[in-house]
Amino acid sequence: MTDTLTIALSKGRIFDETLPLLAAAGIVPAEDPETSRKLIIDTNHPHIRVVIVRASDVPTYVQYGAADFGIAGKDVLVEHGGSGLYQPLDLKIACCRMMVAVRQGFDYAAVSQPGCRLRIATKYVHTAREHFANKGVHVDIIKLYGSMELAPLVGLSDAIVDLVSTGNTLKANHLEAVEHICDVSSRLIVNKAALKLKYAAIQPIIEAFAAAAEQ
Ligand code: PRT
Ligand code: MG
Repeated sequence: MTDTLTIALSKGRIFDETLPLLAAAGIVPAEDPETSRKLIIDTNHPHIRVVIVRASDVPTYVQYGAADFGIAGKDVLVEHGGSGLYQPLDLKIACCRMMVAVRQGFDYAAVSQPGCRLRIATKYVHTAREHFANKGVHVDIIKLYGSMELAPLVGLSDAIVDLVSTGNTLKANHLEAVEHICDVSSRLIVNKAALKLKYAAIQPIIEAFAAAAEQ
């Protein structure tokens, strides 16, 4: 019997940058989630399908085995915690940097000394908490779900912790990056039980992804 495989992906940059990796494994989705409204997308393989979920939900689908594997940013994996997930590969796609940013001209150095207290708005609560704990800076974290760049402009926070790629979003909002927390790229994540039970189907895909990611 052939195992059915379900792959969890988010639409947008992860889907787009995963297409060449899937192609290297001989997998071609039948539709583009950007134009199709379907959440379950067939592929050229009768036993392989792609499910389209929110980027931050990819680890959850894989953790519970609703998807056998998926692709998620390190930012998302740190917040999720990684429980139930095997993370065999850094695919080096959707690369960006996790940064602290403030209003241009704001004296961040002066207010981020050990013992100081800062208000931080972010979607990345765990990442932010750990970063400032390591610096010995006390933080009040305000959890947001998007448009973090607005928070320092309207006095909601002193600083934000957010992903930066080109830097254009910060610049357009008169913000500047003042601290690099970590580099972020996307990882292949595999359900631990599925890896054992469907090893024959999953292992060749991991190998094809690894070879493609090395290029
Ligand atoms: O958009 P949605 O709320 O559904 O979820 P999401 O933002 O988590 O998903 P998506 O598809 O936008 O991002 C998926 C993954 O791509 C993230 O988890 C990251 O690992 C990775 N990635 C790479 C990025 C960026 N680059 C990036 N630039 N994710 C988000 N951004 C945002 C950033 O938050 C900021 O608002 O883009 C803006 C900054 O971009 P620049 O180019 O102006 O610096
Ligand atoms: Mg987004």
